[in-house]
Amino acid sequence: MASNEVWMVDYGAGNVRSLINAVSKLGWKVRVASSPDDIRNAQKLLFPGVGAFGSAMEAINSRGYAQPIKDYINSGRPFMGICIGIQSLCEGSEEAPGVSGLGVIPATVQRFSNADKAVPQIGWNCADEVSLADVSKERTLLERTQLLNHNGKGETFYYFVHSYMIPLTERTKEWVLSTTTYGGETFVSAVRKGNVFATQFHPEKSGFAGLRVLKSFLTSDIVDPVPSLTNGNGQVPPAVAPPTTLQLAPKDHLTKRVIACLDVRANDAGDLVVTKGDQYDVREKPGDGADGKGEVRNLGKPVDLARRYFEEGADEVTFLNITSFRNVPLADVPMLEVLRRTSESVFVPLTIGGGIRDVTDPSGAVHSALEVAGEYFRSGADKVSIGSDAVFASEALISRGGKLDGTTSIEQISWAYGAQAVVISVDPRRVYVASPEAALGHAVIETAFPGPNGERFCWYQCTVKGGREGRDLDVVQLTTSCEKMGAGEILLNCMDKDGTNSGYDLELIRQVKSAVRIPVIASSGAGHPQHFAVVFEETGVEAALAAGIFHRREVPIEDVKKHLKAKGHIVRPVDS
Ligand code: 1PR
Repeated sequence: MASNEVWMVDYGAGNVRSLINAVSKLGWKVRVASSPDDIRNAQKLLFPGVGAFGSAMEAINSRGYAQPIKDYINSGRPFMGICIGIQSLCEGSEEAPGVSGLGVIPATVQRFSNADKAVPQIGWNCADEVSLADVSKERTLLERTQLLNHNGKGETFYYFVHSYMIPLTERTKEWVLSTTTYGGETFVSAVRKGNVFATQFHPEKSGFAGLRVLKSFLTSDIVDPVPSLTNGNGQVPPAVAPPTTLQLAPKDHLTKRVIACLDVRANDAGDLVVTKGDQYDVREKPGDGADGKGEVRNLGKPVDLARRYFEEGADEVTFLNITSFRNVPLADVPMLEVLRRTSESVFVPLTIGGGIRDVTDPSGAVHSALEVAGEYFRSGADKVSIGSDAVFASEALISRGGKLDGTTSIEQISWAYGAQAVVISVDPRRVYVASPEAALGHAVIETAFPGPNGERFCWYQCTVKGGREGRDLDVVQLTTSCEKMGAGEILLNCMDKDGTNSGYDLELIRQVKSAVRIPVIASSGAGHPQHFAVVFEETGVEAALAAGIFHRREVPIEDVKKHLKAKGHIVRPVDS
């Protein structure tokens, strides 16, 4: 094997393209291990994973990979697991009772409690120092320096996305390299023992900090026994932090996320462009466009803009393919190509929305939403966002009296790729009513912004097909139904606020935030850095998204983060 080659176990677990891209960026070649012999013969092995414990173990077992992975680990060659890759090393998981893991780490994976926080944990958090009495501080400091590239100077943020975690117990002690705290729970976020290194976070999605972690693994030969504390000259390597910097009190460092959103569609000339609407109308005033309509607004090229936002410090990038309800996404090669090319140079999470539903292609072949989503994941997406189909699925669920039947796109994608990979994009608009009764059973609020006829109440109606069709479903019905079906996050747009720069619709966001226990992304209306601080402080959302102000360079992402930091919020530095 060439010295700069690494093997990666591919068992169909979500977005492995990002890991391949990150390793390639570091000048290494990834060879995909697609047979038990490939695994046995590898010299350095990456074991990635996105998704759910049960489906991951099923895929590993059905391919006959379990024993070869254990044999590989026992051989002492370097091994790195990521996310479900670390969890699969455990004995089992609450996520899939009765399903055995690989049994390398003596632990059972547990679900986070959602009593004090949203679950899944989605976002950037720190890998803290371990303060267990009988773990050698010097040992962990050295390993952290070598593998996590921590130098004791301040916090380094990594991207986490998971509902289940490895608890810190007596049994896991000897494995722990770092812990992370989310809400009131401290869990194992990285392990190292002998030749095994594994992280709960995604280095391939953690910006430059994550690339450094991957580089450490690729370039160091981790083997048992633990390396000596001194270098060749008998001196302790200088980057090792003195023990006084140890973090002894666990602290939740989860950042507030700032997301850049790119609405993408073909313009009248057929080119894929980033566009931006005012209350969902993306065309300029009537004039020279097709059929006498105004031109589709063109704010730039999708891949270039996404790269710019990554470099400017966006914590995530979201693409919404806004006209895909008309098209067949599997035939939408340009959009898949946009994802592939973006994931080559953007090392933060990518979400893609638009057209995730069962489709019939031009040849008459039917493809399930799960297949459509799978194609997006293989092209570089970390999460898919479902709009119209989530509305129809919720209506069907309600008409069945709330009984799950496993057939919806949300349930199927969530089972296969994990809840954290399923975002629900909500396109609501206000319906004003004179009294709560006039809302006919919909979740109504008393609003501080009365309607055109002085109405003091409103409810938020869900729409489909990019806001073109209103349905008899409110946002509380939609979001709670989707949470029940297994969605992991809500992207909450607002048609009334979209493109107005007047601030987020706090009333809408509060209503949804208090109805669900999964993370909520506020969207639509951002015009100033202050709007971000206000939406975080007044609604408790986990993330805030904006489009127009970033595209038009009115507000740099850096200014948003500076303002949030000044207001006491934890944010990921833009250059990390
Ligand atoms: O229904 O599953 O095929 O998904 C279609 C997706 O396309 C949905 O996520 C839907 O929100 C989106 N979409 C459809 N039409 C439009 C449109 O604008 N005409 N975009 C559209 C939604 C809203 C946000 C926007 C924020 C922030 N646009 O994406 O980025 O409002 O904007 P701002 O900061 O400038 O105010 P399916």
